[in-house]
Amino acid sequence: MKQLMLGNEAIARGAYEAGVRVSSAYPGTPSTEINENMSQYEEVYSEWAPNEKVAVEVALGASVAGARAMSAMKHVGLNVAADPYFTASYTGVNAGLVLVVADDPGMHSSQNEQDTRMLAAAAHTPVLDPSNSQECKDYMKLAFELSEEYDTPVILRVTTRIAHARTIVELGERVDLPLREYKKERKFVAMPATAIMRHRYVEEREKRLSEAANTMDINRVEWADKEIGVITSGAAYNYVKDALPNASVLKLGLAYPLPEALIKDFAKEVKTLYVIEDMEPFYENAIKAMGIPCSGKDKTGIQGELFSRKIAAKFAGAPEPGPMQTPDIPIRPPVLCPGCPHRGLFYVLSKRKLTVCSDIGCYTLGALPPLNAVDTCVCMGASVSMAHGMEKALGKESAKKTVAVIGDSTFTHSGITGLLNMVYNSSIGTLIIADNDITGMTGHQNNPTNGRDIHGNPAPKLDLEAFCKAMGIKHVVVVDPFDLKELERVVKEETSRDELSVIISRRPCALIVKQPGIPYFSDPELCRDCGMCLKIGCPAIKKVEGGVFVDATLCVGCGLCAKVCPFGALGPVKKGEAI
Ligand SMILES: Cc1ncc(C[n+]2csc(CCOP(=O)(O)OP(=O)(O)O)c2C)c(N)n1
Repeated sequence: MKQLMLGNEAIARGAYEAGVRVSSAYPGTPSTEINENMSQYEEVYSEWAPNEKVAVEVALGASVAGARAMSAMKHVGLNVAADPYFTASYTGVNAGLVLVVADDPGMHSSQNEQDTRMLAAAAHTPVLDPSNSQECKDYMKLAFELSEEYDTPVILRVTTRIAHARTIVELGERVDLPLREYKKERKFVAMPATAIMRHRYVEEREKRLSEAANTMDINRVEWADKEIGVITSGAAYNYVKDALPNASVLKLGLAYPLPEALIKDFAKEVKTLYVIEDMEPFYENAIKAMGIPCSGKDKTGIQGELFSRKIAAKFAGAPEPGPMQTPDIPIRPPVLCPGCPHRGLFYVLSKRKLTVCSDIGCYTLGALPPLNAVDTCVCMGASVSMAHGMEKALGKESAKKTVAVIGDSTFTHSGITGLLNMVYNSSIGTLIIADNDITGMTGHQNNPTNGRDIHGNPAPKLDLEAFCKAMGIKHVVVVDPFDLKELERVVKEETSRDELSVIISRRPCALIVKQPGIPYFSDPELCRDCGMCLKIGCPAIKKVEGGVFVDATLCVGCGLCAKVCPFGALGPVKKGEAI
């Protein structure tokens, strides 16, 4: 049977067909749909883990126990999981272990443009790089076979366009593999004596893999005109076929290790050799190191995403085209949704002119005008530790002007250890947990604080107040971010203390708990055009001549605007009243 499938759906399907039994992951765009799809397969145990390190360790444990296992994450997730991953390269596996890592060239929804191929090479593990959904499925199966044959974790790396594009996929049957026998093996105890031996194994394994890469079907030559030869892989392969239809192409399915003999043979046949790859000059540098003249990055650069028109223009010597823009669609930068609980919080923080070390989540949007409330945002968990670092650098008075803001999911991902550090090292800072009862930014995944598991079934719920108190924090206050007066009072009180405090700003995400839904309007008789309501940055409120207009199609009736209006000009539309 054939089906149109998202790359991420096809990855999950490939894992399912390959007999995967355990899938543990933490969400992150563009990888999230992989585990969401895994959770649809009854034969597979799937879960959301609190972070990627935990997820990879769960998958490794399952693999050692004898079950094929996987973990999917976005590229920065591999940094979090780097510790188990780098050593799992030494321990090897029992049943196949595959990590799916989704890179984000162009940073559609990421904080950097990290290239997973480089990490994989540093860890000496193979990487597969599919170009469409069918390959996503097929390579996933191959990844498990390679993992078991070469006793190594394998990375399947995708980029945003492959993860999020739909192409036709031929479905297959699931192979029901029995568990592999669990044997107590020294290789799984990574201590110096074993690791020294295993490092030798890793080196030898890599040589065998590079040799085998020369004859793997997934590394294939497509001969055409030999004036130009292009080495490419992944999404870039599709663009090359589009932009340079006459070129001969060496398509790499295995991105690491490289098939040196195959590359040399290809290079000999073509007059000019180019390497076209998204992100870093990973192949290009390696091919140059083989002594083969080639170029590519001088044309395409390392920044942003490749696309066909860009490649075509570069090869024609034309100026670089801008991104494809459909003329009639207005540009919509991301904003906090109407009714978003984070809006009240950032309004107060901005009003109090506090330095805000933020974290990654919907609340990062508090950085945008008119709230302009965020000073730092680096990686998950960094808000807590950076605020602590600022306090230690600048002293206690600065701590009273600084807060850290972190979401509920991000807190359990990597905020807990930072908070423990604050407790342990006598911080007097204030941490605000923006608890909206969900992992909002990646599309509403459950997490350990909201009492539901990956299937939406009831699960133990972390009691944030009790948890913080158990850490030894005396001042733990819960406040509704839409109660602006109380929130401001609490923020003032907690930041002025000479002790560490935690404020839990609690209100569910506006997209999971529907507001009453009565839209607000601005009464022109009462409005004095002071602009206070515009300071909350609600997308439903627009400046018009002499006042504001509330767009009833966007307004969810949260009433925050009425709370900041000093003249009582904003209120719910009464029944029968025209807007
Ligand atoms: C290491 C890492 N993993 C995953 C992500 C993707 N990601 C960004 S924010 C976020 C969680 C946001 O949830 P929460 O902290 O509850 O805040 P909300 O968006 O609900 O306000 C995730 C999973 C990331 N940026 N970095």
